[in-house]
Amino acid sequence: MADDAKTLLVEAPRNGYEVTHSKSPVFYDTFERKGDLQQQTHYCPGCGHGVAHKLIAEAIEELGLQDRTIFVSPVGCSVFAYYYFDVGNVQAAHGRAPACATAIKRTCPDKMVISYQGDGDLAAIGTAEIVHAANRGENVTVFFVNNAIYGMTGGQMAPTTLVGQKSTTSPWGRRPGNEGYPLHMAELLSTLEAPTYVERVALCDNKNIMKARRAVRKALENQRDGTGFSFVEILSPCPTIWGKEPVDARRWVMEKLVPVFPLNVFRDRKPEASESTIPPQRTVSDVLEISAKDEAAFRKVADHPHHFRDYTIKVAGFGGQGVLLLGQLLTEMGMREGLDVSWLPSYGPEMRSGSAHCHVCLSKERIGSPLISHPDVLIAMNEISLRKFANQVAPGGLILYNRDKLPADLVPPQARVICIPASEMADKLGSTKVTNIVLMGALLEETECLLPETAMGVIETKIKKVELLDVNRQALAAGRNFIDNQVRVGAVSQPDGFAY
Ligand SMILES: Cc1ncc(C[n+]2csc(CCOP(=O)(O)OP(=O)(O)O)c2C)c(N)n1
Ligand code: SF4
Repeated sequence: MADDAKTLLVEAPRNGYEVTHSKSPVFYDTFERKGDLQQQTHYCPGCGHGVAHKLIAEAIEELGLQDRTIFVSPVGCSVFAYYYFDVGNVQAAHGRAPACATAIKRTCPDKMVISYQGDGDLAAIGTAEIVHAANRGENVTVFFVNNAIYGMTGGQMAPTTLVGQKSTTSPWGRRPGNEGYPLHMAELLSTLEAPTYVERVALCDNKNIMKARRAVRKALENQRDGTGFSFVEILSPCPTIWGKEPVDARRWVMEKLVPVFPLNVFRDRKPEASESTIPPQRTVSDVLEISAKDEAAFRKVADHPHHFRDYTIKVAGFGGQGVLLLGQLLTEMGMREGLDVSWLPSYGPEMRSGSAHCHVCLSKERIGSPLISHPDVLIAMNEISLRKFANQVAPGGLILYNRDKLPADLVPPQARVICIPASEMADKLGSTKVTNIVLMGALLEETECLLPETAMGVIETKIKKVELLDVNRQALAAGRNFIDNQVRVGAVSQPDGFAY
């Protein structure tokens, strides 16, 4: 039905009319969100968003970029842009579109990334994001629809509201003494070094819409050619909130907005070559400050096939228990064994004795995110952490709990649990501080995720005092022996597979 309608429009002109303009194929055939009116957008009659959408869709089509475009929708009246554009779509939280666009472009540099925002979104809650994206010269295209008001939420004052303009939050008209002056985003961004292209256009008459068309196209061409950050501010009618007929609203753009926001190309320059955002590659020995010879030796020792593609570990406990340090040690071991690694700490202001945890990823591939939702292993160094994180462990995963038994009232988690009194064992060795190393030994012995030899190599580079080194060596061995003697032998294993 929808296809037929489209074909009719394009191929079968009726009543002597020739079709010169039809819906761009960059739009979906039907807009599913609308139950009954699936050929229409949700925008009010005369709204500038609809025109801006058309200009963008047509430019994408003409440049042949549909298959590699990702559109970042904002919050505001254009929040549903993803119902219209038949491209990759992401919807960002209020104000964050340029930050999302940055992340998408950096992870998928061959994609065309469009960030689209209104003035409340971009110039109020999102001021920081747009300024920094522009200042970094991100190779993305930003379309900024300035209608001088918050449209979606019913007409609150925006940073671009004119002096004297009434809004629900400036009922007497904007007064600079109280609400400040309108923000000129195009001018503001063009004071920065990095942007390639900054232009302000207006959707006020056909001539200016054609100018806007060229600006939209140019901003996309810039990104396609890798020249850097492009920003097009589009002065746009909002007949509904302004309380005007569509034609009058267009006239108001020309008569009231343009004098305050002059139309201009504020920046148009092509940098020689856009600098790469890929960080300089450093060798493992350089990062870890170990000699290349040592590194080669570790790699040789570690030249065993890791049994995983990704392995994720969460270490949790009190600050001061060596929670974060254990994570760092595991991460460094992973590096020495030639893996990609990440370490993400999380702790409150009361790091000493407050709760702390960290996420460790070991991977044979680049790591997408250092955040772990469902770790393969949880090392719970206290009861609070066990209760808090036990149910997050991935099915078939493992919990190492720093006590000799689980709390009686704990619902057994869906993971194998090994209770190991690591703190007591460390005490017996002469230092509670090596509790984390006892647990590390148990982890390595039980999971074989990394080699004990690598662990000792890392510990030796960290600890210079001979006595301390010795305690650490004993702690590592104690953790490993516990697994071998107490768990593997089965002395404390429960029939249901849980080891207490
Ligand atoms: C974090 C957050 N704060 C506030 C809101 C409420 N909100 C939704 S749209 C909007 C204003 C949008 O105005 P603008 O960006 O100018 O877009 P327009 O609707 O005019 O196109 C606000 C404040 C929200 N959704 N999220
Ligand atoms: S309220 Fe204004 S900005 Fe929102 S859809 Fe209607 S005319 Fe467009």
